[in-house]
Amino acid sequence: MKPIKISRRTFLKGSGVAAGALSMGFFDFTSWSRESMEGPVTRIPTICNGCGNRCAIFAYVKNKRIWRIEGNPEANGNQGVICPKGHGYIHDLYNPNRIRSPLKRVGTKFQPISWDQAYKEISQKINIILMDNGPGSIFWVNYPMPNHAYALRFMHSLASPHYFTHGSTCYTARNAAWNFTVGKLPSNDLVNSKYIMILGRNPAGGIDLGQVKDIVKAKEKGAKVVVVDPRHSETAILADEWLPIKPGTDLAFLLAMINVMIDEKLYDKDFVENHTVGFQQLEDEIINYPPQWAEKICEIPAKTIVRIAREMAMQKPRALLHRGYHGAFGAQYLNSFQTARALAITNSLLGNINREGGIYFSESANLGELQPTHPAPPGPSGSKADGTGIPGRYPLGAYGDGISHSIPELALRGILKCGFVYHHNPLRTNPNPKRVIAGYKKLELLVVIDPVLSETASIAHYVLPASFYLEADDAVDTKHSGKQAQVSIQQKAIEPVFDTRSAFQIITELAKHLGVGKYYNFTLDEANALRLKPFGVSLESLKAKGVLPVGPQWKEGFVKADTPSGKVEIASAVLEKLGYPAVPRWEAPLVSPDDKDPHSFRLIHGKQAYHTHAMTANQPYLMAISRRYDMIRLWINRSRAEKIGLKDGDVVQMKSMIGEGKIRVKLTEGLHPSCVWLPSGYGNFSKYLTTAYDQGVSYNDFLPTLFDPAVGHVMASEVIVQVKKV
Ligand SMILES: Nc1nc2c(c(=O)[nH]1)N[C@H]1C(S)=C(S)[C@@H](COP(=O)(O)OP(=O)(O)OC[C@H]3O[C@@H](n4cnc5c(=O)[nH]c(N)nc54)[C@H](O)[C@@H]3O)O[C@H]1N2
Ligand SMILES: Nc1nc2c(c(=O)[nH]1)N[C@H]1C(S)=C(S)[C@@H](COP(=O)(O)OP(=O)(O)OC[C@H]3O[C@@H](n4cnc5c(=O)[nH]c(N)nc54)[C@H](O)[C@@H]3O)O[C@H]1N2
Ligand code: SF4
Ligand SMILES: [Mo]
Repeated sequence: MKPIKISRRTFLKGSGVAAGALSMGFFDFTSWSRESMEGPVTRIPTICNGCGNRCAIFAYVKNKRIWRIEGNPEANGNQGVICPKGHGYIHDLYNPNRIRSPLKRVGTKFQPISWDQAYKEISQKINIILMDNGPGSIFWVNYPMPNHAYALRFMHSLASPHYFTHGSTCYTARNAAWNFTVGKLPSNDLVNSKYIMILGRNPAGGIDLGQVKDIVKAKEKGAKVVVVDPRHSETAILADEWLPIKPGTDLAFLLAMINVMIDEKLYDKDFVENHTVGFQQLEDEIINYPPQWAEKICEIPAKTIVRIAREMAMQKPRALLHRGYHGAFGAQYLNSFQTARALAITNSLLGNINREGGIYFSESANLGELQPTHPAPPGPSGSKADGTGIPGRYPLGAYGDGISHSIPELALRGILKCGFVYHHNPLRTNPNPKRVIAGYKKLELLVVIDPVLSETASIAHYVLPASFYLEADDAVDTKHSGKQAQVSIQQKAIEPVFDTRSAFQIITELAKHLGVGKYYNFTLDEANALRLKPFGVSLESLKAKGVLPVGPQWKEGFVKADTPSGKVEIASAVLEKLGYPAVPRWEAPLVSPDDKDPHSFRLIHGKQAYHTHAMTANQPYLMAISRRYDMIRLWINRSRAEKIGLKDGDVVQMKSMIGEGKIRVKLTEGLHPSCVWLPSGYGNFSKYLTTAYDQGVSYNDFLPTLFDPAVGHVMASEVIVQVKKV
């Protein structure tokens, strides 16, 4: 990598945010300030790891320290900007809570050990466990990252099928529905749309920077934006119309939208005739769902549903319903899969599939493979014990992701005996922490790879300190897909501050110590060069730019879907064969609050723009935002709150069938009366996280262990709580 040199003048112009990084101690200020005034600034293109968006950034380094970061304007995804979490999280590089060397549990304490000792002891223990219990007894679970291919290869080289991602807590219902309908997960052409409907997705809070920019640009060109959300979200602030839906009932709303479009013949007949299968079955089913029926369930007036269906149809095909992520149907409700199916079908009735201003198939880079240069290991010797995949227990579940929140159950049943948790914190991000703790504690060997002692790391037998993203090279990434495919790369901006390692280094060393090193006979650079081979771009040039366009430009027009029929499957023969409705059908949520009980609410939740999951609550600058604006509060509808004697700021006791906790309330008109809304970034209970510890509660404290019967996801909003003043 050739760093770009920048003059001091140009640099100082834009470096207002720098002060924070310098205030954390560890060095002599006078000599530092002299050196830093005089030293050159280098700019390293890399990727932000403050959340899964993995925005392309430039890291500025001076005097071997991170000075600041800014967005890389070349990236489709973040379009040159970064968010508060991105700004804040860089400071965690110097957070005193970071782990400085490998740790081994001795009794109730951790003892620092060398990497060599850690690798040797871990691999010896694994050898014995695998000898006694077979290859299926080991697992790896992680946040899905560009380097996951090496983790999967690691599990396969040990012949275990048990590689998992966090998908079952995030997106598996949504993905399955899009797969069954159009064959893959599409993107939203927000910028060119004339009518944008967003259900249960909040890109201005559950941040997607490019999407927010595109929504604003579309609005400037006259587009109408409708947000369907029980809560007046940050995105609702941008909208022309906010429809406060009763949570868990989006399916009824969508079925009624379809009903109107079919009844009034508003749909795109040409598209339906030429590019879909099963319209007749939908027509037969949909007569059951007139807007008057839906109004009673979703509490959006029938006349509003009719008007919106007409308005959208007027703008077709440049009208879209956002493809969704987590909030309304990623992994929330018993009916999430059907909701996402209905949403995909409504889009196809608008004839917007792969059209400007509609839903489109982004150009994604198909990375080169390690094979045949580096032959793949033989692979797993059995199927996944969580039951994903056909003929699995969860036929709509994603085999690649697995059902990660089943790991504690599989450990309690003695099927999984040892495992690695990488960039993932199930004790805090999985439902029912008592059960999760019991499961993970049952393991004979738990190894956690993390920069800090997260909840999960704090119960591990060994903790391997991960390098911070600004200290670590990583695998070529394809995250920035859009109208043109892009590849991007994370590369180290500074040397590790402590004795830490990257994921690639750790996996490679573990493999060597376990006798399967022949599958890791390559350096990261060699592997990255192979990934780039199909595009004819060099690793050098990618490292110099951070992001590079590869492949052709997206072209408008529907050609073929990746489905068995090659068409959009309004009715799915595969679903029918598996015993599910071929076309969406109304399905009530699993649980509902008791209408007669003034204390009974559905607990829903969501992201705030300045926190990522429960991962950044330990960042002092980001936590300062939460405190300053009093954001660690439970939202409750004002009129319902007053009925149970609550005032703004009161402390309540919230109780579900599995847990309880205390939290202050925020009274608001901006929330559907049937639910309370909890920000999802708090409730850390690891005492090693000194800023995050004991601040607020987490929805997982209240959510029982559930598995959606078709997809296997967590059903994260199927929980009823009792809320009472303390
Ligand atoms: N700041 C921040 N940004 C993030 C993340 C983060 O942790 N922090 N994480 C990233 C990840 S991994 C993800 S998955 C995405 C998630 O992004 P989103 O899917 O946008 O996330 P949420 O905030 O969970 O939910 C969005 C909205 O859904 C609403 N909602 C809840 N139940 C219902 C319902 O039944 N119907 C409807 N219509 N709405 C409902 C909530 O009130 C909330 O406003 O964000 C990504 N970006
Ligand atoms: N309480 C709560 N639970 C949730 C959510 C929530 O918002 N709140 N959101 C749900 C959703 S949408 C999702 S996607 C999942 C996400 O949940 P997880 O997959 O558990 O992800 P994070 O909570 O982001 O945790 C990431 C862990 O990785 C560590 N980490 C950060 N950077 C690195 C690195 O470079 N290397 C390594 N090895 N580790 C690193 C962090 O310190 C943290 O302990 O959680 C789901 N469950
Ligand atoms: S959205 Fe923010 S935290 Fe996430 S990758 Fe982008 S800049 Fe980083
Ligand atoms: Mo997520």
